[in-house]
Amino acid sequence: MIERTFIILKPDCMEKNMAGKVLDRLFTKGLKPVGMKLVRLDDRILTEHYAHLKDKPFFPGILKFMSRSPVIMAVLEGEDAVNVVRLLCGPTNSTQAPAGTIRGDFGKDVQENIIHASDSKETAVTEIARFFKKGELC
Ligand code: IDP
Ligand code: MG
Repeated sequence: MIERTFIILKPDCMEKNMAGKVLDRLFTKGLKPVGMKLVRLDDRILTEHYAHLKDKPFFPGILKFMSRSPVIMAVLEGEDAVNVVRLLCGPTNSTQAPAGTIRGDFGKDVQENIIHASDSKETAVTEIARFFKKGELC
């Protein structure tokens, strides 16, 4: 089924100038961009986005990491897009992510792992609405 998912190319990805490489993998796989923008995330929206981690000891570190450089956010559309993009990204911890995945090839560790991708269709709907206005989607 054709569906939409949401990604963030994180500060580490932007600082290492790897955004082009990561987008190339996603586009080559057949995902189509329907929205894209460059933004610097602030603590308010990050606290909402990472609410499921707010009690973790590393939560303040995530806020600091995710706001230290501007990021590219995008909505991608394609067949089974949520699962396909999560598979291309690989597991959270870059050191355990297999070679051939975005995190396995470009990530540094469990925090600096290059990319965020929605983890379910429901999350994708919520995240797209959180970060994009309707008029920003083509
Ligand atoms: P996901 O990005 O693979 O969906 P989540 O568990 O939702 O993983 O965590 C969100 C983000 O929080 C991760 O991508 C990573 O940047 C950061 N994170 C997760 N676990 C840890 C940890 O144990 N230490 C530091 N940062 C973490
Ligand atoms: Mg997650």
